[in-house]
Amino acid sequence: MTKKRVFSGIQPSGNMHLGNYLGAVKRWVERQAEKENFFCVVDLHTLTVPQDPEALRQETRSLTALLFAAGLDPDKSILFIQSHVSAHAECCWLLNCVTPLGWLERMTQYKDKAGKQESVSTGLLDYPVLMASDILLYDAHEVPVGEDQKQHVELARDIAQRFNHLFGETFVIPEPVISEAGARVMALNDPAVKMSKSEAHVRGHAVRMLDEPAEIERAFKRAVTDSGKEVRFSDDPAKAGVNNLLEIYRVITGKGKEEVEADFAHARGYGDLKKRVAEVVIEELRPIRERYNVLMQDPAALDRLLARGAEQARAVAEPKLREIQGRVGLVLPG
Ligand code: AQP
Repeated sequence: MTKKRVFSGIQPSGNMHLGNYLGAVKRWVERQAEKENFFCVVDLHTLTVPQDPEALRQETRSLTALLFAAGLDPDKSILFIQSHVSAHAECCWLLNCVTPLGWLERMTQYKDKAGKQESVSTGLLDYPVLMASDILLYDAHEVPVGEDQKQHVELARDIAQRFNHLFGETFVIPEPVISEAGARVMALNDPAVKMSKSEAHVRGHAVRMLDEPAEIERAFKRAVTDSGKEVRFSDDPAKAGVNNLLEIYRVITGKGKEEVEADFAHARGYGDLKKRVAEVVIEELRPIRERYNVLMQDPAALDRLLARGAEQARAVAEPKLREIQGRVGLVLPG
């Protein structure tokens, strides 16, 4: 049986956090043997809001090392930097020309982020079309993402369907794959909002992948909960803090909800919960941080891995781009 093809991306916008890991990367790693995988560090997406050029360059390298350290295996997954495969930007132009403006103006992430910028770039509005290009160039069947990216994957489906309708069957229609657990890890300092890279510098908001154990312990100790003491899963917004801690514990241990609650049946209030969750997070992240430190000591080896990933990605994306160019009526180079 041929394996299903998977595409997913992550922005090198700094401060990769526990939400990115539990909502996306951990699953990429766990399922990589079952699928044909393309994972992309989407540096072009990061340019949609202002960046310091040197910081972006460093963060892009650091994130690729972190993804290998988290367990992406270059023999099972193709990991590459988006800007190393120019077909992504070229395909974006072709898809821009079939995407109605109104579809982009409706995107909630655009509305949220635009509201926080003094000057909004065209790139920020166009972000979902570039994301559609990322996915459609690889004929990906599945796009594993956190809940926040579902709307963008749905837009990629709409664009693919519209293109197929206008120019004939060209694209596989991708499915968003959102796991039941870990899809929306909430901020530790405010469980009403998702843990987010752009807020990860705020004290107590997030656990960052490279945080030292003492920092992780402090972040969980300060985590916002409520005035009760019963440790149970709950949909009650007032209990969102405790629910978030239990979800984090559940995804990391791989246990069922009942088993998790049984683990805390004798907890003496939320202090025990916070302590235990910090412990499992520290143990989960420790080997990743150690492997990351080793990888960052050999930049030439990292470059070789990235060159190999880009070459493998180009071998799929470039013929697909030619197909799309042919469909819309461009004269292909002889
Ligand atoms: N809090 C989260 N819980 C679960 N999954 C999450 N993801 C992001 N935040 C959470 C998932 O991580 C993958 C990579 O995300 P991204 O690099 O595309 O960034 P993002 O979705 O814009 O979210 P960030 O990292 O928090 O950044 P900002 O601050 O810019 O919003 C995606 O699969 C995403 O769903």
